[in-house]
Amino acid sequence: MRSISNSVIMHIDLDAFFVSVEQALNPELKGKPVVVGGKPDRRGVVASASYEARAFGLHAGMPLITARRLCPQAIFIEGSFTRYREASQRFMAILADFSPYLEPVSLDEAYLDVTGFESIHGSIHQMALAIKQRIKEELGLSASVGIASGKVVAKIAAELSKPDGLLEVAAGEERSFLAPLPIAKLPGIGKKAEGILNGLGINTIGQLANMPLSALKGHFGVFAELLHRHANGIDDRKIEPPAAAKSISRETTFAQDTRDRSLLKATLGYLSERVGAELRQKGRQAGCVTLKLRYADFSTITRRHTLIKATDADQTIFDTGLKLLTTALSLEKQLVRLIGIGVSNLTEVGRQLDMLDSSAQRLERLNEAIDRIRKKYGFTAIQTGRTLPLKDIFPETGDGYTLHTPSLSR
Ligand code: DCP
Ligand code: CA
Repeated sequence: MRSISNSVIMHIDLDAFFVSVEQALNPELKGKPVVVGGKPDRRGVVASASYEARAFGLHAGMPLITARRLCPQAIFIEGSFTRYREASQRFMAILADFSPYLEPVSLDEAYLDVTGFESIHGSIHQMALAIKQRIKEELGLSASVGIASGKVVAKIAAELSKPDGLLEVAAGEERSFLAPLPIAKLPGIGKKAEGILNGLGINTIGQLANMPLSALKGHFGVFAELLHRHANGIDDRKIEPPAAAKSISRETTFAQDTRDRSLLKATLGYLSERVGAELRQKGRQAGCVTLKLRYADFSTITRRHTLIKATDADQTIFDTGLKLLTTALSLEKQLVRLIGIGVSNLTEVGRQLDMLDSSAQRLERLNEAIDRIRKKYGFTAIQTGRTLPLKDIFPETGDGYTLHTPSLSR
């Protein structure tokens, strides 16, 4: 059976992702059995194992204690999610340079629709090589790529090609490519489904493909049809770019609960600027501002205000947040543990300036200038009056103040 689709789909998956990020940062770890997941004297499991460690039977999900028993010479490291998130963003940005039809699946895995892109790169194969090369040069990571007419075959091809692989399944070859593989390779077949199918004498994807659909329905219900199609190498699921964010927010927990007005105000100012910067970077305006407060007893409130006119100006976000804060503090006498500010009802910026309102224009120009300078010199290069009180309290990096929540290091 030939796939009816003429699409060309690429699946790209980074090899031993967490471990490889650590190896790129610390070349001494290269070529060695390395495990990210923590020290083996702690309870916990392997998150990622280098291919050298996998040779000893180590794999993700294995208890660290077992991993150490199987491979005592392995180097165990804690890892840092911030580093993986950053590597992931840079990985996705590289992919987006090649095709706008990008669907991130997880931190280190994505689909690209590359239908019709052959002419740009000579061939899709050349395009895949160029993607792999950029990932290696810019991130020091190796990626495996599968190319096929649909997602399911592309994903399995990438997995079979690991590590540092590239495997292309020609249109029309999907079914014969899948046929000899064990059913567990088919995404969606977990341990339970595998057990049921093995019980029926079905061990390979080819055997599954040959099963009458009616027989499958008895066991898998509504899921049967999709399973049957996938086993036959037919998959016309589209690439789905991620939905645009519906809201943007920043929050932080104070080192000590506080009612200090100037600290609350300055923190709110700083958070408002970070929210505003992201809004403008995304080319959006917000119609609603929400303040979040958590009090000493952990009770949490949110208060929202709908704006008359959508905005992306720090000052408007801050002013609105400050009014909400003032009202909230007048009604509640507890100390504040956490403060956050968010915006929602986001719309694309139409760049429609209100010609009558020169103060709105001035604010807009000011924010643009601030963003440009910060992009060049770091977030704290410009201190606006409203955040200055933070200067003595928090350590400063080029990229902003180090407050207490990871979301603020962005
Ligand atoms: N991960 C995790 N816990 C798991 C599985 C994965 O924390 N049980 C994290 C660590 C991995 C990352 O997700 O590095 C990506 O998962 P993959 O399944 O893609 O595994 P790797 O990238 O580590 O290896 P591979 O080369 O097989 O893709
Ligand atoms: Ca991976």
